[in-house]
Amino acid sequence: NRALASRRLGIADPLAAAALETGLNGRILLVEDRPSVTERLQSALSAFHSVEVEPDPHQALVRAVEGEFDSVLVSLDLKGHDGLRLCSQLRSLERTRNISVLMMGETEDRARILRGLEIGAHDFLIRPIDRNELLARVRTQVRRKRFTEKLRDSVQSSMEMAVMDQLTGLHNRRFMDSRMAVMFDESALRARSLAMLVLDVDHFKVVNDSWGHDAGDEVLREFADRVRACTRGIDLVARMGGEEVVVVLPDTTLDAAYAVAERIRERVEMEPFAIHNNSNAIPVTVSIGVASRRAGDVSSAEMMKRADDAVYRAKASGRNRVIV
Ligand code: GH3
Ligand code: MG
Ligand code: MG
Ligand code: MG
Repeated sequence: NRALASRRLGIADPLAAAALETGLNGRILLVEDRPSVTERLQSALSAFHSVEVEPDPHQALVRAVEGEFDSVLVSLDLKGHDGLRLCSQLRSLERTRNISVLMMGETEDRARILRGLEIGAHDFLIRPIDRNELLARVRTQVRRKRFTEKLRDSVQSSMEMAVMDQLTGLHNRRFMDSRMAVMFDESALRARSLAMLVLDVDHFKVVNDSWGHDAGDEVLREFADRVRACTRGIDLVARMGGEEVVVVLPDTTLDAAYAVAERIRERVEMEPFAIHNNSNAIPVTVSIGVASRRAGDVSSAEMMKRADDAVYRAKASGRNRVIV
């Protein structure tokens, strides 16, 4: 098998050929302005990677920003000696920061290669460039780039998971707690209004008991969607647990917040919630308590307490209503 791969790939060492044939093909941008050199590099690389050539370093930067390259091979012998500058530009731009940068230079370029490594290039090749060494180093860089991306994606998604409620896609209580404190202090410092709503689905236990827990989950998701549809991007909407949602409304007076709450209440009541595998839609109502920041409030906890008390009164006085 190895011998076969070796013959097909035209690589003398069967082990090297086998190692190279594991499907790591990258997108390579080759920045080189001497056609003869370009041709040799391109023919070596293109067996495994898709290679684009760009002789002009500025154009190369533009293409790197716009494209999805894994690695940029930069010649240090470009006319005008702009190779090093391109290396540092690639490392400084958001879009190209993770692209691996491989320098190519002559033995006499040692000092500039060192400078390049300091700037953040990942590796280098000394001319004359050995074909197998070229392939091995490029492959390492493609693998590194892919690994970095995977790591970044998983860090990002675990950061999101930490602040989101998985069922509804709303923010979670932890995020709400820290974010509300910031919003509260901001509104106090800037002397802006701040309001909040506490929403609690009415008789939600009955939904679970009559239609099942899965239907209950669906109701919660639809409920979250309707609340979101009634709020702005700058509003904070979080599931505090169970069937309780809190909305924090910056730059919003008590009257305006009441209007938002009433809109939500109507939107929930207006149309029964359609549920999968269930011909009967489920009628749902919500009780909402409204409060706003007062001059004497020391923290968001006081405002929260008033909104909680209000929702309690909404429940006590018959549910499906907004109480300030
Ligand atoms: P009230 O009008 O007084 O608010 O009555 P309620 O039935 O809505 O209030 P209660 O707090 O007694 O019941 C809330 C129910 O919500 C009980 C709990 O099993 C259910 N629940 C909490 N979290 C979830 C969830 O994630 N999914 C589902 N399906 N049910 C949940
Ligand atoms: Mg509740
Ligand atoms: Mg309850
Ligand atoms: Mg409830």
